[in-house]
Amino acid sequence: MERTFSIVKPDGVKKNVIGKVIDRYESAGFRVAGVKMAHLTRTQAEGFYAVHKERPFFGDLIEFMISGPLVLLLIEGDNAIARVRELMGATNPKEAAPGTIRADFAESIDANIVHGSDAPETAAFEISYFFNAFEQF
Ligand code: FUP
Repeated sequence: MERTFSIVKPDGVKKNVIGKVIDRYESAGFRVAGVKMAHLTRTQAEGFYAVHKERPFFGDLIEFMISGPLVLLLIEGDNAIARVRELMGATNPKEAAPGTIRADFAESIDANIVHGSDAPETAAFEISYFFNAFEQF
């Protein structure tokens, strides 16, 4: 069993596809081990995306992530980190494989519906950044 962290980003909440995204994970055999809605502060978003702070898109990324509420997800299952990223599809929805979450729901590389941890170290950091011990089931 492995745990990963995912977000239904503000564009996903605005498009009413929270349930559809969670269904992709549950239908693939994963279990929701934690879920909550939040509207991130700038400081929270900047801390979460600290690895990207030198990138040219950082400012726009932060504005987007604080533009509305989002849904924080703790997802558990076999090989969850890699398989959730397969279900999400490529960062740029135009390059995402047919049938993936981003191919089906996302508009653009900056508004791309979902986040998913990319490695065990980032998953551990991201889970603990948003879920305390009493919020993990
Ligand atoms: P991913 O792991 O697929 O979410 O992608 P990255 O960690 O590389 O990027 C994090 C977020 O930065 C993306 F979800 C959207 C944003 N981004 C851009 O806006 N432009 C880019 O060129 C790359 C990423």
